[in-house]
Amino acid sequence: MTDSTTPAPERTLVLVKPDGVRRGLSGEILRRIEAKGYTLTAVELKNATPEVLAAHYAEHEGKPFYAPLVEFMLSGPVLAVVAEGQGVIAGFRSLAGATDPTAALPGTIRGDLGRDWGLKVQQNLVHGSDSVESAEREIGLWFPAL
Ligand code: IDP
Repeated sequence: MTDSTTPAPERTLVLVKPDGVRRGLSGEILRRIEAKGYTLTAVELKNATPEVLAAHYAEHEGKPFYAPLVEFMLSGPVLAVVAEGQGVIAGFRSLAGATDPTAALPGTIRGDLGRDWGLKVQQNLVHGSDSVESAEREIGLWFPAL
């Protein structure tokens, strides 16, 4: 139970991107989140829509990789996940590793499981929110009922 003296638990939005779902890595990625000690509070396979992606990636509109990124995110289902736990926003980004899978360190999701496919967009398996504000905004976009 929460009251005015109990801070809401930190939560983040994770997406297993279409490359991760296609390659059968959803279970491995969820396993790593749980093994770190975070709680999965929502997990749903979804088809992204152009509207949700336009809002989700608004900060990247106009960049050269924006259109290929949206096209890639529409290329198959994504697994949308809400994970909860102290420090989960930064913690999941550590688990995910650097944006470029070639540069991502071994031990991270992108470093262990991703590589550079020589495409216009980095197919880097996962998304994780980068701040409390982004997390709450993105959870609202992907899970309007939460
Ligand atoms: P992040 O996912 O590591 O937070 P962002 O900079 O928020 O990285 O970029 C969002 C997504 O856009 C990345 O995960 C990646 O799929 C793609 N992306 C970012 N920068 C580039 C780039 O320079 N070339 C191609 N794709 C990119």
